[in-house]
Amino acid sequence: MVKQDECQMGRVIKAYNSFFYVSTEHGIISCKLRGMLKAKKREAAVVPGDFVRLSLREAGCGVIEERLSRKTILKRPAVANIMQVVLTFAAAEPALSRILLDRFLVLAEWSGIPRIILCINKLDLLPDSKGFLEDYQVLGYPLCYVSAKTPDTLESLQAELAEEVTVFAGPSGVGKSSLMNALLPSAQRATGMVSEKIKRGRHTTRAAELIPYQNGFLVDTPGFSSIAFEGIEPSDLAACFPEFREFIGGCRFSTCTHTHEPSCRIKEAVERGMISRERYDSYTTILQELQETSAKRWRKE
Ligand SMILES: Nc1nc2c(ncn2[C@@H]2O[C@H](COP(=O)(O)OP(=O)(O)OP(=O)(O)O)[C@@H](O)[C@H]2O)c(=O)[nH]1
Ligand SMILES: [Mg+2]
Ligand SMILES: [Zn+2]
Repeated sequence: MVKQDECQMGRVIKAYNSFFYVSTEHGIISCKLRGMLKAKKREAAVVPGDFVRLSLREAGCGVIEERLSRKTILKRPAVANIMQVVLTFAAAEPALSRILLDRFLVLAEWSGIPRIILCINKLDLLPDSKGFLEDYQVLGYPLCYVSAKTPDTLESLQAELAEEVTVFAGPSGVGKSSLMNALLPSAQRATGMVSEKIKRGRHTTRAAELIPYQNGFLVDTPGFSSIAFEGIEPSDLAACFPEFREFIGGCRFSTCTHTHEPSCRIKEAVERGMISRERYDSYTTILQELQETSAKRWRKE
């Protein structure tokens, strides 16, 4: 028996209205926030994924006394301490876009998530797409080809998920919620037709929730039709491309943007075929956007 007012550690799996559902060794406890935590901006205070210290009140209820420091934080939807993300794309409907993939990769790398897995869904629509992204596997990203409609294709993905907290992220309509449904037949998530969604102009999946799966958790997120790179400085960008990293710091100018400067190690690596032209083009496209945003901010300040 757990005594009242005894302290417990746990992990927030869901926030709903002003309640937080915390997974502890004694099961799920529904908690309110201690007043001083409430005073902070809600997102800054406690979000799903956070580790917290709580005191127990009557059966099954408690108060969150303290949030422990975070290892990582994702915004939109807010979720903390994520160590693994499955970047999901579709082989078709919507068609696979490598530039969009690079944009998601930049966000995931910049967020500091240690393990980024690429997953191509809807293989049933385009079986020939196997092999499409092998060059990304060479960069070090594990790669799975699956179909939410054919459960025996899910094995390679399942093997990556045990014991981990994994976020499913990617564009709208690629089948993130469908994949979670296929993995977790007992916890059905809302899915929708691509065309319906566009008509309604909103997404099917909203707040983040950690759903228990094989001693770990899965987190569904809403797909974005466009990506905002808030907070990324132009000078942070090169390090978000893992194949650039060994060359960074070797350029003649320490402030090299790897675009127009002479004696640039990264441009040399592109010339020598050590960095793909396509990935370098993604870099320059995103860099330009970041430079425009930072120039705007500069003018405002
Ligand atoms: N043919 C085929 N269709 C799929 C597959 N997976 C999902 N779909 C369909 O694709 C549509 C979108 O699926 P969702 O699971 O809602 O996509 P989502 O990525 O969760 O979308 P958002 O929540 O808007 O980000 C639905 O009509 C699904 O039935 C698949 O493996 N094969
Ligand atoms: Mg969804
Ligand atoms: Zn350079």
